[in-house]
Amino acid sequence: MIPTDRTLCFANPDWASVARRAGYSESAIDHARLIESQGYTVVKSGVSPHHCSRAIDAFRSWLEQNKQYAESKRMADGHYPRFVNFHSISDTILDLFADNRTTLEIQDVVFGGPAAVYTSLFYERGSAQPLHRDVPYFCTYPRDLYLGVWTALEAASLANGPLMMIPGGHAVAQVDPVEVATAHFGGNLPNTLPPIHDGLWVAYQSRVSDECFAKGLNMVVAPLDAGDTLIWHPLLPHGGAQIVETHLTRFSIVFHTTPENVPVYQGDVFFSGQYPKPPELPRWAYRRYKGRSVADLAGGKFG
Ligand SMILES: O=C(O)CCC(=O)C(=O)O
Repeated sequence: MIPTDRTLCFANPDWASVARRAGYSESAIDHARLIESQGYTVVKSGVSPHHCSRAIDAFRSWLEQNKQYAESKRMADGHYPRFVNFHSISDTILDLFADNRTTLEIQDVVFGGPAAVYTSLFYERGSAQPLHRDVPYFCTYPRDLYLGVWTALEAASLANGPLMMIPGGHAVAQVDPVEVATAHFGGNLPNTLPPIHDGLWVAYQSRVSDECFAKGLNMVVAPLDAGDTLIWHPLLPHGGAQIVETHLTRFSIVFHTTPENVPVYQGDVFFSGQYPKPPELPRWAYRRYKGRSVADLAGGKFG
């Protein structure tokens, strides 16, 4: 059985003192404070330029070694779709998590213990994804024990589609997913839901954005330099801004992190509110890398 009373540190109003007593640095606590107040923080130069160029080279050499598959997935505009769990097959990629020391400490403060890798997405170009919360895909038990840890591997500017977000949007829109799902199905929530349901996704995300804008919040973009890392709160609405110059790349990676041994579910659980009882342990094993736990999940596919 897993502990059912875990929360992000912010549930305790005195969390900063707890973190200080646990030996975390003032700088990590300040970053965590920003995650609490605005829903995200930026760590300048979280990893070195060398880490970034090595990671891009690793992707190019993977393309070279998997030419046939890679070509079959290449899009009409010459770009590649996002690449799932590249860190599972490349330690060069996993170093972007494990060597990002400041970022690790901030995650540990927020989780109240060591952050572990659940999954990752490597992007060759901007995602141009509409504003969304990640929680329907990263539905943990206990809830919201998740962080998005996004690193620019080359400069992300208005031209190549930087990250965008609604500062404060993690705190204002208290949208109940079960209510959204019930309304979507005309008042009769089916007994079983699929893990991914486009209609429910869109209904939930639109409600979140609408509530944020109704409360006077605005969307901002975050131009970042290579090596900068942005950590987002599980409930922060964020996405990829429009790509103005579509021929440009925008190499980046996002790690989805949780404390170790936290099960992660998808929309079938998120939108039904039916969490497995008694709470299960994750269905995956962990391996250790540079003192950190990494979910042992398959990787190396476009998706
Ligand atoms: O990289 C981006 O453009 C956005 C990434 C994102 O929204 C996500 O991975 O959830």
